[in-house]
Amino acid sequence: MYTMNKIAILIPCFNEEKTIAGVVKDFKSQLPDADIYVYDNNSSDNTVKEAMAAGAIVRRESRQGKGNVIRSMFRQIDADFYVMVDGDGTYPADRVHEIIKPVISGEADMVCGSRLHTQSASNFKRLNLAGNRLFNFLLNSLFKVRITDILSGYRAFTREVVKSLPVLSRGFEIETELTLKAIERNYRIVEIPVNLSERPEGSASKIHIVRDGILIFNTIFALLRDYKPFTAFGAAGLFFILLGLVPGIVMIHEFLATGTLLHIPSVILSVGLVLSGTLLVFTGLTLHTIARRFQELDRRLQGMYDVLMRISDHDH
Ligand SMILES: Nc1nc2c(ncn2[C@@H]2O[C@H](COP(=O)(O)OP(=O)(O)OP(=O)(O)O)[C@@H](O)[C@H]2O)c(=O)[nH]1
Ligand SMILES: [Mg+2]
Repeated sequence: MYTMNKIAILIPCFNEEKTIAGVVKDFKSQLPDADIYVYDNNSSDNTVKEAMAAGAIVRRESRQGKGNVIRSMFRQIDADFYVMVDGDGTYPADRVHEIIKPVISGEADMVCGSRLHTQSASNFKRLNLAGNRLFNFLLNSLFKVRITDILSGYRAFTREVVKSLPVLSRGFEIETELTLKAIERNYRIVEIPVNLSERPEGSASKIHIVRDGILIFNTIFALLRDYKPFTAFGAAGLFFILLGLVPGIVMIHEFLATGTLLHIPSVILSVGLVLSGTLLVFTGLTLHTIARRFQELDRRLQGMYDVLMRISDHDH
């Protein structure tokens, strides 16, 4: 089955001279027929030389950032199935068969190697672990899904996902976006437990905890606004309305007791808050309807993609 289908291994790289050759060789020995692509992003070290010597197809991307690189890979590389993995040697190459199996057998559209699965024994830095847990919790509760590792960099995709999922991220928020957009488009996601190992001595992380943490946080909220507007605007609206009811109820009470409104500023505050809240709720409702219609359009496009694929399969 493996030989009939073209598999592409995608490795985004930025200054990974210490590890890249090992990663390329490991994947080559696991999947000898796969094409291994290393996209270098202005590395100032020997990443390109090392990757080429190890037998990878090396291309360069000038726009800095993991997201920019993944987007270029998705656009430029043709294959039936895709595996994406980091160049830092922290993900186990020997699990690639399990990672790719569900997409090849048609059980899944995207497979994520989960570093936080109950069956994984990952070697996380403490701060990274806390960040990952926080984002998983946030996403699972806001989007009502159950994913154990939204930020995993070890994934497999079908051609359909790679060619039709519209991703916009430029940096490390790419994984969040991939997970959420796949969920929103009803793609089937399967998680396979993997163990994350540590970067070797002397190889530097490209993640900036604060900067990239804020970026991922923003991405989650931007996607909530775009895909679940009623949840986002409705919750904010409800908060304003409840806040406005506090002085409101006191004022009504006062009016009933005395027959006059003694604290006009409080009345204005209450009315202002309740009106703003109502406005937010209605904004949410309007956007919800628009989002729904676009979802329908998306489904129809997916249907058309399926038909086109069938026609092109037929032609071959
Ligand atoms: N092409 C390209 N690759 C990048 C860039 N930033 C990071 N990467 C690659 O993306 C992968 C993940 O980056 P890492 O620094 O390992 O991030 P991480 O896995 O979240 O964190 P650590 O493993 O703890 O360092 C590695 O292969 C990096 O080389 C970039 O700007 N351009
Ligand atoms: Mg890493």
